[in-house]
Amino acid sequence: MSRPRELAARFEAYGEWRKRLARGVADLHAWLRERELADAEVDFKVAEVQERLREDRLVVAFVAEYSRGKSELINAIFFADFGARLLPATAGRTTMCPTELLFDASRPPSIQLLPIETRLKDTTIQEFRNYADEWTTFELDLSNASKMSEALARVSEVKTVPIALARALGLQDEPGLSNPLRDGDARVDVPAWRHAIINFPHPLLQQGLVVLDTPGLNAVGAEPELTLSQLPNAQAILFVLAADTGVTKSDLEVWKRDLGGDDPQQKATRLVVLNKIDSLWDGLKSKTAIAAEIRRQVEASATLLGLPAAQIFPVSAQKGLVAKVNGDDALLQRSGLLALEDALSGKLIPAKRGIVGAATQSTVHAIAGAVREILESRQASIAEQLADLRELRGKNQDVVAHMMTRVNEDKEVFDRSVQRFGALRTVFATQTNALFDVIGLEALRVNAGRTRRGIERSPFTKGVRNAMADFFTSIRRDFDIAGRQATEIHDMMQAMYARFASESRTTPYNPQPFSMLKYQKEIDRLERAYNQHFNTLWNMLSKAKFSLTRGFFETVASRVKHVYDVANADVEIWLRSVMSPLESHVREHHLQLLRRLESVKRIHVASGELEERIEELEQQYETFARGIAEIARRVESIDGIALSRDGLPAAANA
Ligand SMILES: Nc1nc2c(ncn2[C@@H]2O[C@H](COP(=O)(O)OP(=O)(O)OP(=O)(O)O)[C@@H](O)[C@H]2O)c(=O)[nH]1
Ligand SMILES: [Mg+2]
Repeated sequence: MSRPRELAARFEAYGEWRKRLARGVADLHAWLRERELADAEVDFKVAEVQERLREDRLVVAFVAEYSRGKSELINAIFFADFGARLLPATAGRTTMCPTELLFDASRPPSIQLLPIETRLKDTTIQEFRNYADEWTTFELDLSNASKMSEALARVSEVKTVPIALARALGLQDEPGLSNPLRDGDARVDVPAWRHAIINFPHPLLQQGLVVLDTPGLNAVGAEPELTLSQLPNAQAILFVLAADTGVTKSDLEVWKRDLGGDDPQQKATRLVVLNKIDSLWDGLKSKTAIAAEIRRQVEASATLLGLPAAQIFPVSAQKGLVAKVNGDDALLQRSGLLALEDALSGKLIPAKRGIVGAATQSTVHAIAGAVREILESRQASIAEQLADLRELRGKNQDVVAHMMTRVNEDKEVFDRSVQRFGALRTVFATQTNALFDVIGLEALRVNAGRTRRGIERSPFTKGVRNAMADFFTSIRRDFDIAGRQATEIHDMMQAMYARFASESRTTPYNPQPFSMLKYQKEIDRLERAYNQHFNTLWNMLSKAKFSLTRGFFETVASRVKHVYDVANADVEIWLRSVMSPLESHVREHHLQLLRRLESVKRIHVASGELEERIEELEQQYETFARGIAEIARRVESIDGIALSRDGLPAAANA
């Protein structure tokens, strides 16, 4: 192929960039450790950044009504170099369960399938991931393409079950699937699997790409976790239409439910694809007439979805795949696939780099800031000692004795503030416990239990709605209380810092306030998504489906639990960041006092040492100055990597 594979190149450059950034952070850390400037807090922050850089994943999800060509598009965009059709793509409903393609080096290449019956349990797919024995696993033989497609074809499997079971699974009303009343007994077909994970060592997946293929409308409707959790967490969502069907009512339903909302929280890049344009390649028409027809379809679709026409990409996934496999450049160009790939990589990766780079920079700056503060305060203390000692030149022992008194007075003041510090710690611990009481997991567990009982007592629209409304109301109240508690802690610490600073004649540290807004917004978003989804679901499955409602609540609850987990972890980090500078200030100040005392004592004993001591201190002062400059230099170099471009052609960076 004459054209560089831009998408692949971009991904690779992104992986490289993450590695360079991780190296920069590791170097800074090693440097700090050598000088004993890395305390537990620094180690912790560095580990967090490194984990983030290593684990970073980019999820690209494909959403559409069935048979629009999602799976074919995935084959064409990501896996054409496989030389064959990797995912099954056939007429009618093909992908029967959400299918994730990823690479996890700790496991052999395989396809893992979660049986549909697991829907009877109150456990989310996310939780099931931790239990390999719940999944049916087939290893993939990478050297054998036909065996591979055979294994991957399992995502299409259906099974026939009694209608009562289908009902319990919340699946019997699936249009297009049901073929009830076979031989007089009521049995229907349902998807055999609930979720599939394909672990496949493809270079793009190795770089951290995760591709999520979803089944058409109704199966998505029945698996709330997809709408509530997996799609909102994707970095890009491709919505696929087909030129041979145009925009149908069910296309619009999918669009509205999963992509149409103007939820500001949902920042994912959304691209709309008009697939199967080859169905318009009428051999009897001129190229211009065909292009005009495609244009018209793009514009009509754009109007229906309320988007500018430029955001819709006309492609032929099928011809694109064929062209890539056969190395047919003209056909590839005509398939429109390259323009779509450019848009995908051009939007997605820079956005992701921005987020990851900013997060790394902010941690590095925080670490460097804290270390610089320590160095500067050591430097200031040396400057003070130097000033004292220079004063002493040619003075008598009386003056030295006077200095001793001064240092001793300072030490007394310090001892009193250490006592106060001890008392403060006790208050701090009490307040911290109170904070974790309101937003701890136990509080959530109690609330969720109450809601479950509410739903069981009254599994009808009104009862479920009330129970859920109460659930969200009490979460909101808890976060309000927690917010006030955090403000109290903040104010108390700020007062303590101010006092300590004035007593020790240093500049006061300003602890960061903690805001609950982020979590409250996420809870609001979940409630909105839940309401929207609940309406769709309830209309679709008009009879009350207790099991489904239950499963539905468990998904919401597990998303909420995630918010609590993040909030708890953030609060913990915050509490440490509020307290630990005070601890290190106290420690530092104590050391400095001891050094001063030591210094004066030595001179008291033998004033001959004065010049020697001054020189020694001057050298120490220089060492600290060099250290401060060196940190600044290292931070600058990490900033440089974080903000660097990926070295691809300028067009790719536009
Ligand atoms: N003519 C034409 N057919 C296509 C194109 N892309 C996909 N198809 C066909 O459309 C049918 C459906 O394609 P799939 O990729 O299975 O569609 P899907 O959206 O994954 O459908 P589900 O898995 O059922 O949700 C298959 O027969 C494909 O061969 C295309 O660009 N042109
Ligand atoms: Mg499919």
